Amino acid sequence: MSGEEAAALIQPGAQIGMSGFTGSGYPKAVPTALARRIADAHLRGDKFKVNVFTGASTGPELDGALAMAGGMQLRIPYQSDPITRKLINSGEMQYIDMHLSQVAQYVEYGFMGKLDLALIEVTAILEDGRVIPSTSVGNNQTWIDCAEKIILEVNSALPMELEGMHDLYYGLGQPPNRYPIPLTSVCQRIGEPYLKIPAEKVIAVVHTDSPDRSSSFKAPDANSKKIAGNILDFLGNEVKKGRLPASLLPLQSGVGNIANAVLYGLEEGPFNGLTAYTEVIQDGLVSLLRSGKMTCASATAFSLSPEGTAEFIPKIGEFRDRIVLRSQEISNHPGIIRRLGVIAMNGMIEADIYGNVNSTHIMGSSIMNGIGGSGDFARNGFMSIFMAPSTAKNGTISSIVPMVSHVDHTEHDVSVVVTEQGLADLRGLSPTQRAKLVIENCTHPDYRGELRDYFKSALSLSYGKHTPHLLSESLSWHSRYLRTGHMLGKAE
Ligand code: 0RQ
Repeated sequence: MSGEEAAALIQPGAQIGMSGFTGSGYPKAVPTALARRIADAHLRGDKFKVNVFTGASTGPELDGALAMAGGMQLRIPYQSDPITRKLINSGEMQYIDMHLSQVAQYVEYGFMGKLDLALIEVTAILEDGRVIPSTSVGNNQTWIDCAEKIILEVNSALPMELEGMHDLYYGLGQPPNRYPIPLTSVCQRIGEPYLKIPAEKVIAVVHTDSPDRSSSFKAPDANSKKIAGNILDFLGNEVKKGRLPASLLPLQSGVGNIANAVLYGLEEGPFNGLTAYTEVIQDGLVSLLRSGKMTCASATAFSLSPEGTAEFIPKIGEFRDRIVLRSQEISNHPGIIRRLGVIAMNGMIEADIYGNVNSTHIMGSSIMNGIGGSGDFARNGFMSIFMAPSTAKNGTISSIVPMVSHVDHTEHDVSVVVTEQGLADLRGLSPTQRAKLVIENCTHPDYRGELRDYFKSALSLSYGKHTPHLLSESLSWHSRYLRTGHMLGKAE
C-alpha cells in the first residue's frame, strides 16, 4: 500500500520502533506521511504525537519531518537532527539518551512500555518470506519481536548485493542463563543473514525507491589532521613498546568529522592488516577497506556522506565478504568488545583536567547528539581515546576545562585525551599526575595559563588533595561563557 495508507494505520500515542542508524536504513515514506497526518491533525486542533525508538540517528524524512510537525512526544536512544535537538533543548519533547547496547533489553523487558508497531526498512522480501535487511541493522529484530504489528518499507534503491552481508544472531538467551556468544574474531559470522518476520504481524508493505539522505563530512581541516597525527604517533609508539600488535587491535571509530579524519589519517599511516569492530562504517573506513589497509570490518550500520553513498552503495557487492552488519546488541556488546580488545576512538565536547569526558551536553544542559555507543566502547575497550579540537566556537570555548559540565565517561573509562595541541596518556597515573599532563599537553595556549592557575590554587586550597577542586570555581568557565560569550575573564 502507499505510505499514506500505511500511516493511516498509526494511532496517536503509539510507541513505534523504527529502523535507522546514523542516517542509514531508516523508513522514509511512512514517517513522512505520518508527519503530514500529524500536521493536519494539529491544524484541526487535535492532539497527535507518537514515541519514536530507533537504532540511532536517522534522516530528514524521519526525525526531521516528525519534529517539524511537532509529532514526537518521546525519542530514544540517539539523534542528531537539528529540529529534534531544538525541541528537546526547549523542553518541548522528551529524550532519553541511552547506551546503545542496552536499548534492546530495555524494550524486551518492558521498561519502556509496550511497543505498538515496528516500522522497518528492508532491502527485499524473498519469495519464501526471508527478509534481507537494509543498510543498518540496529534494533530491528528486537522491534520485530516485541511489536504487536509490523510495517515494512521495501526500498528498491538498495542493491540486492546486500544479501549475505548481515549476520543476525538469535542465540543470546535470557539471564541468568545467557549463553556465551561464540564470536571470537572480528568478521566471524555466527548467525543468519536474514530478519525473521512473523507474517501474521505484518499489516502493511510499502514500496520506496530513495537513497538514505545523509549529511556530508567536513573535509579534514588542519586541526583534525593534527589530532589524527597525534593518535597515529601514539599508536606507533605503542607498537614499538610491544603493547599493541603491528596491525593494531580492532578499531572502533565514532561519529563526526574528527573521527572520520582519523580514519583518513590511518590511510597514510604505517599500519596494515587493520580490522574494525565498530558501530558505523564511515567514508574513512570504506577508504581503508578499498586500499587494502583494512582487511575487514564489523558494524551495525553504514554512516556515509552523500558522495560516499553514491559511490559505495552500488559497488557494495565487492565488499560483501569483508563487511559484516550485526544487531547493535552484538556490535556494541560489552563482553565482545572486551574479548576482542577494541581500541575505542570517539569525539568529545570537553574533558576536564582529571580525564572525565562530556560527549553530549553543551554548557552542561543542552544536548548535542547523545552518548550513542561511545560508553559501550569506552568502558569495555582495550583502550579508550577521546579527541576534540582544544577550542570551539572561534576560540571562545576551551574543550579542556577545570571540571566537565556533564559527565558521560568518567576518569575510570578514559585512557587517552587528545587535541591538536598534543596527547595525554592517562593510564597508570593518579589524578594530580593526570591533571598536569592534560593541562600541559592538550590545552590551547590561550587557556593553559588560567588552567595552571586553577590547578595550583586547587592544590593548595582544596578540601581534599586527592582530586583537588575548588567547588566555587570549578564551573566558573562555563558560567562566564553563558554571561559573556567567552570562557576567559577578559570580557568581564
Ligand atoms: O558545532 O556544528 O555548530 O559547528 O559541536 O563538533 O568539532 O565538528 O566535532 O563532528 O567530531 O562531533 C562530540 C558532538 C563531536 C560527536 C561530538 C560543537 C562544535 C560543532 C560538532 P557546529 P566538531 P564532531 C559512536 C560514538 C557522542 C556520540 C559518540 C558526538 C559541533 O563526536 O556526538 O561518540 N559524540 N558516538 O562547534 C560548545 C564545546 C564544543 C562545542 C564541540 N566544548 N562547546 N560547542 N562543539 N565542542 C557512534 C554512535 O554512537 C552512533
